Amino acid sequence: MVKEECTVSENNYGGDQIQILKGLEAVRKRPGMYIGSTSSRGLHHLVYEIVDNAIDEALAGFCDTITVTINQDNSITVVDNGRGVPVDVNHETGKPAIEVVYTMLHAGGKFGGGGYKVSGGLHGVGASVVNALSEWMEVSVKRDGKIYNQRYERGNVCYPLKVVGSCDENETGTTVTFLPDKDIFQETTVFEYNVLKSRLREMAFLTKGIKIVLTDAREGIEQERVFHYEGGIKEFVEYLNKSKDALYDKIIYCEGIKDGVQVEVAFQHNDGYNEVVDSFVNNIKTPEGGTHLTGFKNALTKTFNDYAKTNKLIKENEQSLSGDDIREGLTAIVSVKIEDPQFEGQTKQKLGNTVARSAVDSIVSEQLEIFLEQNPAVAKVICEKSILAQRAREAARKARDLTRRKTALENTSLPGKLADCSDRDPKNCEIYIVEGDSAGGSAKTARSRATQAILPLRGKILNVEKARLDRILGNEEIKAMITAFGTGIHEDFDISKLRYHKIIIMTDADVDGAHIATLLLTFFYRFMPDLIRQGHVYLAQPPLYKIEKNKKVWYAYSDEELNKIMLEIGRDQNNKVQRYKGLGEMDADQLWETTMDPERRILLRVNMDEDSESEIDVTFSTLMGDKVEPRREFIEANAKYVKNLDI
Ligand code: 1YM
Repeated sequence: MVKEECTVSENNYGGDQIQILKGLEAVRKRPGMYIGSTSSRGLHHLVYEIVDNAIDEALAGFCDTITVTINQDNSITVVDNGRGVPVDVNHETGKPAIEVVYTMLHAGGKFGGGGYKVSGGLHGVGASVVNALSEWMEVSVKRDGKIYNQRYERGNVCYPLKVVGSCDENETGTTVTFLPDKDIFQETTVFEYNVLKSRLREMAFLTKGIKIVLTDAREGIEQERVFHYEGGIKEFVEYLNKSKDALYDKIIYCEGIKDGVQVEVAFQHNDGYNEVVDSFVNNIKTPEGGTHLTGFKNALTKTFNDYAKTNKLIKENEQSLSGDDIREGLTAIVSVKIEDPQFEGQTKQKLGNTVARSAVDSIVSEQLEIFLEQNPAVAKVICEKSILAQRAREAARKARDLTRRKTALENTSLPGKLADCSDRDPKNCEIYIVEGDSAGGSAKTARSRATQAILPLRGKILNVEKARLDRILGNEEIKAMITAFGTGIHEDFDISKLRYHKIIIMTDADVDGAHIATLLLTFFYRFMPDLIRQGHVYLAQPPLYKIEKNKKVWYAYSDEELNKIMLEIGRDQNNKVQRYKGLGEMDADQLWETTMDPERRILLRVNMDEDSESEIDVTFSTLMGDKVEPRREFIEANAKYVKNLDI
């Protein structure tokens, strides 16, 4: 039996109530099965589960505003102005529908009243799971001129649904407040405004017309954002392209319903070289794509090739444009809604329903063909860009073949500047990418030869955000990194060939050093994102100050630390404080002691939150791209976060 966590009054629990409680007990026992994990990610998913129900109400046409508030005590309140969760007694269970929704496992899926539930969080398990994993939850519903309320603690009903007040007849909606259970979310129960912000913005883009208001009401950090996009995913594409120069003004948009699949696609090319195509099923991102994405890509390749041939932009006997050529500089959103999505692949994030492929393919092919006929100028710039991409790709292929052949012929074609380590087990090995030859020299002397390799880089590396593949692959510094890592890049990337499990960026602790680190991260993010995803990339933290007193030495890694040390040792004339301007000022011993000795050094691991990858793309293109205005805005808005090195 389940322990009663709260006072239960006026209740006559029958057998099925016990059943219900047992159901939620299973959720508490193995929370990971229901929300993926109990890390910060799982914590934030609780919010999305509740918001999803409100989004469903919006998709059904009854709700246009959702507010999400992070309260002082880190509880969350979600309010919508829909019909309100039904309160009438359900015949099967003898309980109000609302109680069933919040206390019965898998009360998701089809909810009476026709229509189907399309949105849904990671596992689409719904409100009862959030309830089970909350210390307490309170639900209020305005319906039929009354205000109803019920409270739960760790999934247990505290009192039967009661009427607590009255309201205007036409005032309706649902309010849910919950406090995540610290016993379950042991890592953290603190919500991050920025994490909620990017997901709620995404939800607002995907549900055109909905207004989502996010408020942080915690002391000292009060802030609020409103997300409301009448243009839906068209505005999403505009947003993703805001720091880039679009190739044409329009956003190309196709929509329709076929074989029960609701399809929406929006895209626009920019003059850059990266492809950003995000796909969604029932408002959930599918990072690994699937049938809907394949359908879109097929339609794009076929329609542009047909157009280019018909209009003599490429000759009949010339090579067709490849999908990659047409998608160079493409920013696109593919969103489908489907009743029974099947997810495949290792992480179950890839859509499998074949019906989605044909639906997207035929809707996009049909509407894109018409669009190109009506907008020949747009069609022409896209085709011309694709033809240029084709030529560059051909040149890059030749360059790559050359490097590939080289590795095949001479196994030891490691870059000359690399001082490799002797251990051959990648798990034990690390590589320091060091700014400048002089620091590289010290690092070579200082290192532990068995496990630490050093690759010095000369000056600034190429900004991959502004260069085409052939130039990038021709760059010496980049070539050196690719061969040293052993993984290859892009579609050739193979993590199992990684020669060092720690890739450590070591640059001066100044603006130039930060710039070089950013250039390197941009390169990794665009060409080997799995290195970051799987946590292989680190930033070394050289000290900012050396303090000497009576032959004793301290190092400080921040101004605060310097102050602390000075307080401890007392300020006097014998103190010698040296501000390190660069790694080059340290001798090999100092470099080892402060920055390279695994026992003493500080490393920052670079993270990438899967839930906000499109956000990361915007960040990189804003920081590293050509446009000045968005960059200035970004820096002004984020200046206080410079110390947060997560990307
Ligand atoms: C802040 C969270 O859950 N809103 C919400 C939920 C429901 C309805 C309206 C609703 C649905 C239907 C009919 C229907 C839910 N109802 C159910 C169930 N906001 C939030 N707003 N009337 C109202 O689907 O037919 C589950 S969710 F099952 F009771 F109908």
